[in-house]
Amino acid sequence: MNQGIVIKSTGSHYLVKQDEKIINCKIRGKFRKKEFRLTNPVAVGDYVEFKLQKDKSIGVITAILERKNFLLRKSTNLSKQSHIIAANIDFAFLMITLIKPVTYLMFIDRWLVACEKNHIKPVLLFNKIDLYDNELINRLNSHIKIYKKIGYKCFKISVKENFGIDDIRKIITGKIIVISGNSGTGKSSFVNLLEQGLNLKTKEISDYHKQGKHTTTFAEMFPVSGGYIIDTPGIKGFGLNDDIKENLGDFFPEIKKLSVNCKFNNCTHTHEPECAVKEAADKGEINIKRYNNYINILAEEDDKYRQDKYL
Ligand SMILES: Nc1nc2c(ncn2[C@@H]2O[C@H](COP(=O)(O)OP(=O)(O)O)[C@@H](O)[C@H]2O)c(=O)[nH]1
Ligand SMILES: [Mg+2]
Ligand SMILES: [Zn+2]
Repeated sequence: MNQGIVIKSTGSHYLVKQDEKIINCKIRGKFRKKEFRLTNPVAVGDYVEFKLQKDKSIGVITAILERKNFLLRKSTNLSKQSHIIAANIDFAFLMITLIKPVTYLMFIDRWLVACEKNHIKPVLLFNKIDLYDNELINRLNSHIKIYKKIGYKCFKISVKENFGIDDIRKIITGKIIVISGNSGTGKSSFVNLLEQGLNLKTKEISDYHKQGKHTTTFAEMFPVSGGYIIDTPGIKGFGLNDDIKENLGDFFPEIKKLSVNCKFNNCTHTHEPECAVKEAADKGEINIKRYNNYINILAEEDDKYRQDKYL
């Protein structure tokens, strides 16, 4: 039996890497998952078993090995179908810029919740620091202070000036990474810088607003610095499902830590008396912007799937 890792999927066929060979594979029959209806049973990052057909030109995937984790995107329509963006992810990188374009803290916090929920370690990359004036540098440092205190890895980088990149290379080696972030923050430029010769398309800044539609919904994994990076097309926030509000506090590590001191063990940290989280937010021990974003996410109603308002 052959084994390999899926590095590209188009929905009907898959490229599977086995050592240095890349085999074009199909699936036969259906892989059904009981928990959710999937539009794609096999995703990039999946370790699969496959059989070679008689002429050896094409493989047939026969099994998917157990996934360590995966990212799901639910369709916004009523079909209740989900799409697996990628599987077996070690780190999720978020490309953040304070200008051109602005990345809002709410966007970062929602994305962090998604990472926590999916058991994927987040890494925050603050890019384009070559463009920052003193005021922006101060804002950058205060953002980084908030997230470092919680325990998140943060890097200041300039892809344009190749600044701060080598430290990130070390993290990538041997790992599967997904990268997301608003359009125009420099994701493709970053991947191109890491691996000369990939030549991913980059967009000019004036093109942001033109680019409403997803160009493709299928992700591709790029071999980079001894690991893999998956550019997640059109993904602004991921994995936030209906049940996001249940135990939302568990996905804010600093809130989770304090909530053991709340009077009620089902405390939502909103209106309850003797709430350790609210007290900490009042005293500034928990960052008030983070606390407010926790409240904002809880307060979202039917438009909870809409990410675009944070762009
Ligand atoms: N000034 C500056 N521009 C950058 C930097 N990184 C990327 N860019 C530019 O930002 C634009 C968008 O980059 P792109 O990689 O297409 O962003 P993506 O949409 O996230 O993939 C391009 O014009 C890049 O040249 C940086 O560190 N500094
Ligand atoms: Mg891009
Ligand atoms: Zn509480």
